[in-house]
Amino acid sequence: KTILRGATLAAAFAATLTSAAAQEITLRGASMFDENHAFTKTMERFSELVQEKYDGDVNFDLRLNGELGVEADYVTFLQQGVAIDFTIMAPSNMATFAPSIPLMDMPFLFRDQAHWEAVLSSDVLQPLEQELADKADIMVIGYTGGGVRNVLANHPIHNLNELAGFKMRVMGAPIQAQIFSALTAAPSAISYSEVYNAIQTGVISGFENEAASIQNLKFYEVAPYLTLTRHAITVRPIVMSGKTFRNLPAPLQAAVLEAGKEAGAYGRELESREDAEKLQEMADAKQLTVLEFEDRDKLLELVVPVQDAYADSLGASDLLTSIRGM
Ligand code: MAV
Repeated sequence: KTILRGATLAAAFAATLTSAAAQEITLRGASMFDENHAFTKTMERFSELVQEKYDGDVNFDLRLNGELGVEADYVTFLQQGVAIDFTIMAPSNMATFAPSIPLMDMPFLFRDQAHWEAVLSSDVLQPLEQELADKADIMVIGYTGGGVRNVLANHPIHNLNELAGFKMRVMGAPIQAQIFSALTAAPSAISYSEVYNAIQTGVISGFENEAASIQNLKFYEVAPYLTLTRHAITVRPIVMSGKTFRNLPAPLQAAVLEAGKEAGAYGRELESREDAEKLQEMADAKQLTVLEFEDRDKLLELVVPVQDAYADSLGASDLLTSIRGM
């Protein structure tokens, strides 16, 4: 009897422990940057919003400064449902899992800021999100971004002639290399974590990036010439592992979805406002020499057929037409 009672008590105690543990939810996020970067601030805002909207207990564990690697690592983690629960990520770093997702951040997709904002606040990108959910089990819960990508080099580039043969790093999605090849540059897909060294050692002469990240990771130290090609306005989904999401209680799921949207809007306003300011700060500090690009209209002509062929190969020509028509 005593033994039985002991066993029952032990079982009850174990059950209490388990249910206490089950209520203790911690969501881990990852950023390649420090606390000053718009992505980090947006993930912090997301955490605050979830906590405001959810009655239960939820903790956040945000790992900064690339402690958990770069986006190419994060996408694998999210897909497998290990190490992290959410992050902010370039669509072009998710290409291995969902071939059409990079369409939403291909260069020259948006005419201007207003076009970009119109697309991101609509649901036109839904078919691309669906493919990511189906093939990678990764959910888009919001959209941030808003940085303008420009060419960054270890020597001045003013025009198309000088861009010819430019050995540059691009993100892993094939469409990125196709577009910069069409501009006659010599792109290669290199991990973001290798870019600084690759420029320093002369493996490449530069790459392309937006002000927030150039400043945060001090890329100007090795590539002090920025050419205003303005070839992309960034689209950066806030993403969560489907495996994480399905394990959350329904009210927390609802809070996550609302917070993702709101944090996205916060991040878009923040990064697009700070973009020009940060360029100016780097120019004023003589970290960067900012150069106009003479042939921007010609770039567009070279790129449109590449965009069309890519969309066609994905069966996404109608989607591309809809985006362009917004
Ligand atoms: C910038 O740091 C961000 O846009 C980030 O999302 C990208 O992954 C990165 O550039 C990159 O070029 O890989």
